[in-house]
Amino acid sequence: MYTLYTIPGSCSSGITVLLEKLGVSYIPVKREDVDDYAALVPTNQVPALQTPEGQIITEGAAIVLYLLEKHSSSMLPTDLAKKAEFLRWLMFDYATLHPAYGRMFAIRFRVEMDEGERAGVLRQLAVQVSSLWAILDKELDEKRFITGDEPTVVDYLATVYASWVKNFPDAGIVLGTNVRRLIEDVSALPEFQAGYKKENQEYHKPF
Ligand SMILES: N[C@@H](CCC(=O)N[C@@H](CS)C(=O)NCC(=O)O)C(=O)O
Repeated sequence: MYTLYTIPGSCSSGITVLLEKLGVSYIPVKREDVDDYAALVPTNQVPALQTPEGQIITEGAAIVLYLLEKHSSSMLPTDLAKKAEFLRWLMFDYATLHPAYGRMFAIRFRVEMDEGERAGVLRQLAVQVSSLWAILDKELDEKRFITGDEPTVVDYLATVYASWVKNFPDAGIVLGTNVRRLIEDVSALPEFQAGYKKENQEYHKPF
């Protein structure tokens, strides 16, 4: 049995959805319900995964790669060129799109500043986030999902991130038509719905 440490609706939900797809046993535990979470996970962030053997794995990308390999998932291609393409988009999610939102979260919730100035900085940061969505939108011109014909964890994560528009309603984050189609398709997947249900969460579509 795995234990997944979560903040429901955050990036950890991408892992919840993946665990549902893999059909493995797990329990989600909210970070707030752990007495001294920082003792378990030094960054104090989610996701963190405790394996049935007791190992704690942190960093979302490491958790994804561990799970895909451990459960021999076809999401992780064996062909090297296809694998590189999959990793490219996985890292685009984790190392590019997610941190771009991270900067917005920091300005919204962590920095003391004048409210007018805050709104202005959020609008500037939203321009960068929108330009990243535009890259995905172009990629989806001729593909149903980000890495091809089948949905993968890369799509789950993008769909989770897209819901964060609700935290920045006035910043002007723009999602293109293909991205909106992706969000419709991915949020309707049984594993996606099961993952959110497991955390008693409703998915907030960004449009
Ligand atoms: N590099 C980390 C980033 C994780 C991260 O930013 N987690 C956010 C949720 S999406 C978090 O725990 N936020 C709460 C906090 O920082 O206190 C990863 O990819 O796992």
